[in-house]
Amino acid sequence: MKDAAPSTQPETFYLKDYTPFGYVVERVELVFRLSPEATRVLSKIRFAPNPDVSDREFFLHGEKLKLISAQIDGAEVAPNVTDTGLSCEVPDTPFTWEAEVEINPKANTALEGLYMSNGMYCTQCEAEGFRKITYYPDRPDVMSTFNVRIEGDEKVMLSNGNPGESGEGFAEWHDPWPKPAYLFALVAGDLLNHPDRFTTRSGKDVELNIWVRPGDEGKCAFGMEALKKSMTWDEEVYGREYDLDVFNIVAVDDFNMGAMENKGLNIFNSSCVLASPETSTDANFERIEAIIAHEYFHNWTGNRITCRDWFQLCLKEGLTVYRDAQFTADMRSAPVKRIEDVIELRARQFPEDNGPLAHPVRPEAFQEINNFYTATVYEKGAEVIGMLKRLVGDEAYYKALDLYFNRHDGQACTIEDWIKVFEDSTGRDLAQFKNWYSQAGTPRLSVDESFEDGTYTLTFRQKTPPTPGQDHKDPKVIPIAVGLLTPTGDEVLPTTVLEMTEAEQSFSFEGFKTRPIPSILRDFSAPVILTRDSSAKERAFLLAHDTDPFTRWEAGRELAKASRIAMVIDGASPDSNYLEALQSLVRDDHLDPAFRALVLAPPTESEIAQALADQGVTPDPDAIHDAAETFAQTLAQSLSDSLPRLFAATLVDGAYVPDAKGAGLRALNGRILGLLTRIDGGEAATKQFETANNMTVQNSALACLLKAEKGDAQSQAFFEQWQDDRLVMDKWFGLQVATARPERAPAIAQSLTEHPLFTIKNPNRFRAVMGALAMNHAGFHQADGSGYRLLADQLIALDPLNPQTTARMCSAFQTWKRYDAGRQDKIRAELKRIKATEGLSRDTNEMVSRILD
Ligand code: 0A1
Ligand code: ZN
Repeated sequence: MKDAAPSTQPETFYLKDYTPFGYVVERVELVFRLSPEATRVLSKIRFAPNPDVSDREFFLHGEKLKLISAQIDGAEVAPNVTDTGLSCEVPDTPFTWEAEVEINPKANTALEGLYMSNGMYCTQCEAEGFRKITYYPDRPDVMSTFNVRIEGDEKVMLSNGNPGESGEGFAEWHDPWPKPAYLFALVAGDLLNHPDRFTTRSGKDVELNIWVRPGDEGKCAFGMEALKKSMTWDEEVYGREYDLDVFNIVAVDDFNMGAMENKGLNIFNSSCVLASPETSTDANFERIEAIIAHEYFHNWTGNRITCRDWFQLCLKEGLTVYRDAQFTADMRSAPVKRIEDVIELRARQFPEDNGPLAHPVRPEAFQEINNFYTATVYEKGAEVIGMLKRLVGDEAYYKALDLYFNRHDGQACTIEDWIKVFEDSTGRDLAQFKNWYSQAGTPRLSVDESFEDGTYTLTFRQKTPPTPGQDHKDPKVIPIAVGLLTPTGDEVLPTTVLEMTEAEQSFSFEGFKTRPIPSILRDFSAPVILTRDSSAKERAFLLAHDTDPFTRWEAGRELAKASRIAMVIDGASPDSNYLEALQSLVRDDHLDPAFRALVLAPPTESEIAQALADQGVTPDPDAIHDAAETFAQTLAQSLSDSLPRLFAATLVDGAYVPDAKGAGLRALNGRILGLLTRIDGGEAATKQFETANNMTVQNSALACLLKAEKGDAQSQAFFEQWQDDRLVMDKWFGLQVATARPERAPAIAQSLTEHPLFTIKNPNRFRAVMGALAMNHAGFHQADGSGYRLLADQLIALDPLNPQTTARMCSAFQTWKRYDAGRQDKIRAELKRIKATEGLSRDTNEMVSRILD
């Protein structure tokens, strides 16, 4: 696996170098003697030579461990210990390795391995955190059962699997399912549970718990319902049942990511599980439901079948994201979920795929695997599954999944195994489809059309631009879902999937009297950038008549983008066709409110910047921001007569219910309030703030007022009301930066970093401020470089404490080559300053180096 690089250069790991470990692990027994600054970990591991490997090296990973003692078959040994692990002479027959190490959870601010969060012990082992707990072959293809004994005086002490004996000062756990070390978890602390039960369809009774810090027990009910729905859904849709006696979820305040699927003991960032109407928005509720489902679904796609190595990460993540999206579509609205996902994909994955950080869905090299938990691996990985399903059809997809679970249960697999399952069960050759896994970059798909003698022909061309390390791209298999409409809005060709395999390919449809109007890439059937010469009139027609909700919404988005671009480049006024289309749509009570809210949501300023860059125009963030403001102001004025009525009509009466219907209405109501605040001096928003009985409306009222710079009193009131609630305070921090006028955003963010409640050590709080700054496009890209400087200062301060979160936040700079020379110089200087920081982590060094390249 290792590259012989000079010692100053960080090591690079390559997929092509994979070799299996020389030993199998038959059993793991661990004892934890908990102590905040000196926890002792005793391990007893039964190894046997791996008969498939001839050249064996006994190397155990281990980092930041104090080795107290080591024995083989009861005899003391003196292994060769380095910064990354140890090696040792071992017998060539099965043997028992025993070690005792000491670790310091309290000093662990990186939040990897065993650490403390608000006085509670918890772990994060994916991807390579277990090596910070004890010496072990910390790689996903080494799987074993685990017996764990926790000794300490904590009220609650949890680990994976089923509970064993427990008593005064100890608790034992046994996990019967072989697992890799990255799925290990331990939690101990003063916790309360929200209990429930679930009976699987084969009659197994399962105890469910959500464990929280005292005070949070009232915020568990929604998560518990989401868990039970997920369990039922996975049985009904994928035929997958839960396989232990208990399923525990724990909420932790300090966590680098959203949540973690440890076997039987999922650990969640508290922001992704705790919910109440007073403190959580509709968006929070939807996200919590999705993340609970995601982690639960990993029990089969990730845990029972895991990854052979970390290059295969998309095997579990792409599939599990795809499954959680299916779940959300079933629980809520499928079209709304699809549109939301496309918005996210374009906001996060497209910039990655089209910049210096571009990498294949299955990367081939990395320095730090934590840097590859990306939108490409997760979200594009899920799009690839969606395309596969569209190509083979629903029935064949579920048949292939059955084969996957049957064939590979208990194994650590590769993308080749996954593709082979589909080839074997469908008889299709999927060699070309694998390009989606191996070639980075977003394909550009262009289309021409012709109409002759009643035959309508669509000619598509595909081209994927070069990405770092990959100049040449082969054509991909692209499923293109199309429909055809008559000029009066009748559908003459219902949704049909065209299978494009060539660089250029035509598809003809016969028997039309008049030239049909095409609706292309329905349901966003492939993660591509479609370009098509189309008139504003035709787009307005599709926005009014398309039967596919995605392409209907997309037509509106295209109109919006074209209008904004014309405003920025030519100083044009907002497009009147588009304004009119929006006006009639927003008033159309037959349309789903959630859909109307999505149509009213403007394209982001960053999206417009990218669209300009794609046309060879250097984006000016201030001009883009001004155009967005002018457009919104013009729309508000043109709707001024109807806004108060629309606002009243979309108010949701009665008790708050976090369902899709209420959320859709509130989303529309929030959009309308945004417009109304532009013309009523903040009157409606002030009233809404005062009377709010749930966080969704309170938050949207405050956002509107802050944006209008009329929210000082409300911001203060909000602070006083919620200062003891960590998650709500994250909203308070973030909102002020998100809504700030661009020229004020860096200074506001800076002053918030000096607020007594700001702490760099809590990733949620850090992201609330710095993430919001990076998202405030014109604010972050202030020409004087103040936004860049502040982010760089903060990243330099965070890196020694928490490399993982620092490295992730570096991606705010990934689009830097879009901008003018002045801004580029300033960003380059900040990136170089970060890179030159003494002792910079491998994580951040890799990210900054790739971005600079
Ligand atoms: N596997 C988890 C997310 C996760 C990934 C990496 C982590 O540390 C580097 C932590 C959590 C999921 O997909 O939910
Ligand atoms: Zn996942």
